[in-house]
Amino acid sequence: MASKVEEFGLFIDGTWSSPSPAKRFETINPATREPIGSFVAGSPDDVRRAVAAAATAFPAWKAVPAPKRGDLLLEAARRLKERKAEVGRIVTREMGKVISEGLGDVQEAIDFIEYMAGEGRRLVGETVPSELRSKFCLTVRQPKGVVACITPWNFPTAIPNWKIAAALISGNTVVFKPASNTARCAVEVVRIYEEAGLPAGVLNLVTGSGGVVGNALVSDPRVRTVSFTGGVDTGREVYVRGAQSLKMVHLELGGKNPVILMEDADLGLALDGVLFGAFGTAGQRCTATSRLIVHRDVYDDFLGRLTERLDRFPVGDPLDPRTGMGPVASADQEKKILDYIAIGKKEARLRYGGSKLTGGAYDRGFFIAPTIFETTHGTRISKEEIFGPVLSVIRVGDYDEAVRVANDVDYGLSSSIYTRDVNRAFRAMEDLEAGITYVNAPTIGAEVQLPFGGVKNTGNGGREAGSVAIDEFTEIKTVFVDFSSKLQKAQIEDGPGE
Ligand code: UN1
Repeated sequence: MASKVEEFGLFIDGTWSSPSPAKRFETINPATREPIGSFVAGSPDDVRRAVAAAATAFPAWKAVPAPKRGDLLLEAARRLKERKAEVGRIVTREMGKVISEGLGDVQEAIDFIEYMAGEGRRLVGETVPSELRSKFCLTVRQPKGVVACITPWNFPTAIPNWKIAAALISGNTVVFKPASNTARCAVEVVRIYEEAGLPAGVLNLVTGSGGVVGNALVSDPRVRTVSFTGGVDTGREVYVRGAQSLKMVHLELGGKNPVILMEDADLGLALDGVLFGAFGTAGQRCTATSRLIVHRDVYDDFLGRLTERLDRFPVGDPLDPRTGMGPVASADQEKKILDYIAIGKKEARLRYGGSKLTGGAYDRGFFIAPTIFETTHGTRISKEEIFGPVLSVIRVGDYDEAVRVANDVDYGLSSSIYTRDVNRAFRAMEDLEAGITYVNAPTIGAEVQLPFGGVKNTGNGGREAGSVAIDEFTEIKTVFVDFSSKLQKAQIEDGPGE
């Protein structure tokens, strides 16, 4: 008999428990299909209990001075640092990204928690002059209340922490609903806060499906803010549902991120960048390089070098430090990506890869060859988000055409240009319709102290990370203090008798 899979409960009001009877689901290692853990498929009732716990815990958490909340965050970060190697392995085993990236995922979580801990000593407002004498005007930030953090599987420790740490430092309480296929990672995220001594009810975990747990959370009128990262279709549903109770809904959705390669670029540098941008995390980043827009003068040379490098790019066991790319994250991912590859084969020229990898250890997991299509702008693979190791290469004649192509998609998250011409680099900074532009670096690799988010269908205007992360989780209160001891009227001229 197979050994029993480790079971995990929900974390509500400071306690791990499983409702009985509980429906359960399992997560698996996408490299081997071995089970990783068994989790509760939460019910609407579980969500109600979690939201109630968060609502009850809110007044006391709000009253904790923000620098003290920061101390708690620092302690959580310290614990995660101590366990980085172990948690990085859990990320790789459950999600499939190579171990250096599994560790990077955890490092990004640590970086952000530490950064937000410092925010406990800022949470800045404004002081501005009044139009009247003896009157003082300022703004303060206040927490919103209960927030829901609904997170994806591709950065299973970093992205939850982008949301949770920012929500907590601002004084909110949280119900966390992670992607189902990385529920084990979510348990680790919650544990570090639990071990750091977060009061009961301040952070609650409800695992389960988006259709049940996610919907119940987004519909609950006690939840004031929803922070969601995921696909566009789900994001739109979350937005509409949240609107019913006039919630603030923060969305971070897809991308179709271009690297523009100009004829004067350092091609060796660009080669490393494109490989990492397109095939790092098996292309499963919102910021992944999914389009390479190349000047015709360097097109053949660059593509030749790129495919040569791919011949020496090992795909396989993500725990082996020599591996360049692991499996894709799930059977669903594999199907979706292979469907796009089939579409690509009809509408474009397959230049490299283009199939599921089979034989030996590949047969146990979800492995897809790094894939390159040569295509013209306008095909489905050149415009739709694939979220896999599939790169569309498009030949252009000059900078203007490159920018036109780069901008002519529904998304606008990340973008990049490789050029040695400083004027052109600065022009690109202005011209590219995206929330992030890199110069001489690939589209991935954002740092936590800067805002992260995008334009067009990538979101609805908000940004995560950076100091602006707290905008999502705070209400601004405007305060007027009149110390003139008389009624002063703004905007109104002194009338007769005054
Ligand atoms: C994502 O793909 O959703 O910039 C997040 C990067 C990472 C974060 C990506 N730091 O690629």
